[in-house]
Amino acid sequence: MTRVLLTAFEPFGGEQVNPSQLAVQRLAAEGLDGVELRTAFLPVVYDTAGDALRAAIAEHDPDLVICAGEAGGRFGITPEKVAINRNDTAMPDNAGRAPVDEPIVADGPVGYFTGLPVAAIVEALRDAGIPAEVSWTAGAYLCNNVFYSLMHLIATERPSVRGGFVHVPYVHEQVVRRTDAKPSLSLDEIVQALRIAVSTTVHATDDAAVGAATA
Ligand code: PCA
Repeated sequence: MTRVLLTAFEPFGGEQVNPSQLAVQRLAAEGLDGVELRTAFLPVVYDTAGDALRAAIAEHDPDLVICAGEAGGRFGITPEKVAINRNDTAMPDNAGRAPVDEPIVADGPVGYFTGLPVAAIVEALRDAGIPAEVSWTAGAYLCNNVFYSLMHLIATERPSVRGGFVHVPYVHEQVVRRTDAKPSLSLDEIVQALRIAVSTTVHATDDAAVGAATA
């Protein structure tokens, strides 16, 4: 059975919850059909998040790693296409650090493409009635940092592992008291989206075949 490591982040940016954390906690409790599910929760801290991911991969020895995080303000689920070798933020991380134009891995490649079939995932999400779009930037905050760290680890040490990153929007409870309009999904939808991301990845082998159809 495919062993899947799903990761999520702690809350950040003044939020009380992180929808990725709520969804992965729910999946950890409910399980995922047809796969052996492991989970890990990562700090929103540049200096430790990559090491926490590495430790979780060493502990669980997964075949597939999908890291999830919050992208507040996006309207749907956004599987990420590419990770870049940069930390850059105006908003300090949860340890108070705000690096600018800093490499994640000195002398590492500029970027990595995801190992996930992102177009097929988007198509499957839309078929299930969940808004989704391929994203071409995971930003340069902690989600990109963990995504790049994952892809670099796979490229340099664990070539048999598939991996990638999926951003999720706000969950309803984060926006009900806001007066500025921000899109959100229900927790059930976000949980279902991660189920679909895993099952599509486990069953799809060729993303190119569906890429053009969703462009
Ligand atoms: N989202 C942030 C970091 C943690 C999270 O859940 C991001 O998009 O970088």
